Formats: sequence, C-alpha cells, structure tokens
Amino acid sequence: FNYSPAINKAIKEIEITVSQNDALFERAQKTIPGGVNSPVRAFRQVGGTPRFVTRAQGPYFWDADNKQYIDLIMSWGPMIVGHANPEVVEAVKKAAETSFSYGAPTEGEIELAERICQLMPSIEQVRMVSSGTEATMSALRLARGYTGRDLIIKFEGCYHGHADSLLVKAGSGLLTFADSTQNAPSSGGVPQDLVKHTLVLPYNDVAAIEEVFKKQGDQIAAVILEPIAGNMNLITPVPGFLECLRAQCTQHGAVLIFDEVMTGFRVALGGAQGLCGIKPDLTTLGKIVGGGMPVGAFGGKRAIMEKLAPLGPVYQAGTLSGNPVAMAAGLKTLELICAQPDFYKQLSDRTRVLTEGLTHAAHKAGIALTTNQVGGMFGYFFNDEPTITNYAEVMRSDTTRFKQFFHGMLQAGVYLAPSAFEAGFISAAHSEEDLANTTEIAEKILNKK
Ligand code: KE4
Repeated sequence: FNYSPAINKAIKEIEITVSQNDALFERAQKTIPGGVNSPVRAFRQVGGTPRFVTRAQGPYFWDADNKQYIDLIMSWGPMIVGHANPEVVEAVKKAAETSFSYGAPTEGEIELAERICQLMPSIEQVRMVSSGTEATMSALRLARGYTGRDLIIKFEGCYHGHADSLLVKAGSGLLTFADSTQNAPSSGGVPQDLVKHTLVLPYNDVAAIEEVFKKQGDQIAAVILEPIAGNMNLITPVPGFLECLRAQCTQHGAVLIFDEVMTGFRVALGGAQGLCGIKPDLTTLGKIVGGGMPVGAFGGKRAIMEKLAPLGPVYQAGTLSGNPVAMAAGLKTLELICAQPDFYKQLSDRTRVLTEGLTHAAHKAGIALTTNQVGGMFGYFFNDEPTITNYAEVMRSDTTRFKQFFHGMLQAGVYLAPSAFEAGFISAAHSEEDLANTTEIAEKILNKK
C-alpha cells in the first residue's frame, strides 16, 4: 500500500516485525506433522518456536530472521568438521556431477568400508545403510538370525532409533522377560507381541545384567547399548559395566552390539570401543560416518556378517545404501579428521573448556550443575547429584531451570539441545573464542535472578 510519506513512515514504525520463524512454523504445521521431520526439533519440551535454519558455516547457523547462533548441536553430531566445510562441500559437488545414485556398486563404498575397518578393528566387514535406525534395526535382525534366539536386552535411557523392537520402555528395575506385562512400548503402534522379546535394564547396573544372564542367558540373542550414553543427556559407563557385558555375552553366546551411531568418531578416532578397549561383536554407526549426508552402517565379526544376504539367510537391503554422494561426504570428513593427529585432543580440550566454564558459572550463581564431557560431546544437568549414572538420576534434574537456561542462551544466540535428555556437540570449527563467549553468556543468564 502506498499512502502519504507521513503515513508510510508511521506504518513502518508500528509495523510489528513478524518473526519469519513463527511464520514458517505456522506454515510447516499445515503439511508436516508437528511442523517438523523429527520430533525433538519441535521445541515441545522447552516451548517456543523452532529456529528455521537458512544457512550455516563453521560453528554458526543463521535462522529465518537472519539471527546468528553458535551451534552446539551440529545436526546432533555429524558436522564435526564444521558446517559447510569447503573440502567436504567440494567432494560432494564432485560426486554429484556424475549423478547421485546408481543402485550399483561403486569404489567409494569400498573406500569407506576399508576406512571404517581400519579405524575400528572389531569391524571385519561392514554394510552401509541410510540412517542410524536402519543400522540398529539390521544389526538386531542379524544377531537374531545368527543366534537363532529372539530375546534382546537394551538399557533404559538409551535410544537406538525408532525400529519397533527398540521403542520399548520397561517398568523400573530388573524385568523378568517372561512377565511381559511389565514391559510397555514407549510408542504407539508397537505390538505387545513384539515387546515381550525386548528386556530393558537400568544402565550401569551390573547386578541386573548378571541376574538376567543367570536366568535366561541361553535365550538372549543380543545386548545393544550406547557404550557412552548420549540420549539421556550424557552418561558414562561405570567401571565394570562394559566389561561385565562383554564377559556375559561371550559366556552365553549372545551378540554384544555397541551402538556407536553417536559416539563413533565423536569421542575418539576409534569410538567408545577405542577408549574402553572392549571389542563388541557388532557395531552400529551413523552421523559422522556420513558427514551430514544420510548414512548409517553396521559391521563386526565376519562370521556374523556373512549371515547377511546375498551370502546368508538374513535379509537386509536399501535403494540408497552406499549412495555415492553420501559416501563422498563421509569419506572426506573422516579423511580431514585422520589428517590431523591431535584432532580429538584439541576437540576434547575445547569441549572441556566449555563444560568447566558452565560449571564455574553455575556455581558462582549458587546453582547446582553437573557436567559430563567425552571427546567432542558434553552433557549438563541442573542436578545436585555429584555423579549421575542412570536414567532415574537424570530424571531428578531440574527441567524448569533447564528451560529457563535454554531460552536465555537461545535469545543470546547460543543454540543448545531443546531437550534436557540430549547431549551437546562441538566441532573443529568452534574456536576458543566461541566457547569463551558461550560461557560468558551462560554466566550472565545464570546470574539473572
Ligand atoms: P537416526 O535414525 O536418527 O540416524 O539414528 C538413530 C540413532 C541411533 N543410535 C543412537 C545412539 C542415536 O543417538 C540415534 C539418533 N540420535 C538422535 C539424537 N539423540 C537423533 C536426533 C533426532 O531424533 O532427531
């Protein structure tokens, strides 16, 4: 509308700038359930409007209102060499120029498979898929096919993607799998008949593991866990926990699956298994292994992997498995990491600067905060327990304080996970200045009464 200059000026002044994030979120909800393609992105746990990303570079992204953020999620882990890393972008462009997908084998798949086997020696053979969920779903089917058994064990608070068998939340404490009424799916649509084959134990509970194996060891197909848990915020294994699982699985012929979708190439070059020195029978990967493109992978002992079609009876397939453009992104990402001998030392040191800064800021404000850090991932709990080792303790954290902190940081241009039950991630692109700015902002927010 074009009124007189005076009126135009007045309209301009009173024009309420409608956030583009709000407008996009409203529009998105018309055609996408919840306006998002993955639930955690909807800010349901913290409230408010998700930020719609328009572009990202290094440790930063910009939202639809052109506001810049220091990104401490980095796509939930994959962007470990920074957003739009020029060398990764170049590799993807080059691959894309010779078409995106063939549905036929390529050398890039061999190169990535060889790199994974070199970096994780427990993996003798590996198959590519297109997500972490596909990797864990396939690994479970393979373990069941290899052992001829049905029962699987997972741990409360661990998340392995959304395959039916893994969307199971048990009642508290040890469950006898025979009494399936105590198990209840944590998602609609998962049949009770399936749930009875999944037993959920408390994370870090050695006695619970020994009890179950004593009773039902010869019926257990697999144990799957996050060797460092990043889906109930960040929880590390207590001494003896992983060792007990390894021993019990070996003794009873169960397949030990380390779900390293998040920890693979995140906590160390050899993943969590490299840090703890325990070899699982199968490993699942995702996130960093695709450099931000859709890639998952599962691999391990040749004797188990050879049960997979076309060699063996366990079927598993995928149109875009080993996609050449995605392989190029994953390969270049791992190449950049391997080219820097002190990559993880630097990443770990910087992440520790962040967690120590947050701890210091909270304690100065008289606020109880516990932080965890392994390699380039971190967790923080508004909780006065000195160490937090399982889901029940995590659940005692102060989520109101979390929400206040989350929104204060968001407003100040720092993007943390919009859920108290997620870990945070930094990249090689995060400078010491970025992290110092983050802790300075945190101090201001935590000291606001
Ligand atoms: P995807 O299917 O989301 O690629 O991977 C599933 C998965 C498997 N295993 C572990 C240990 C994982 O952390 C994940 C996925 N992690 C979540 C973040 N906690 C992805 C974020 C989301 O769901 O949007």
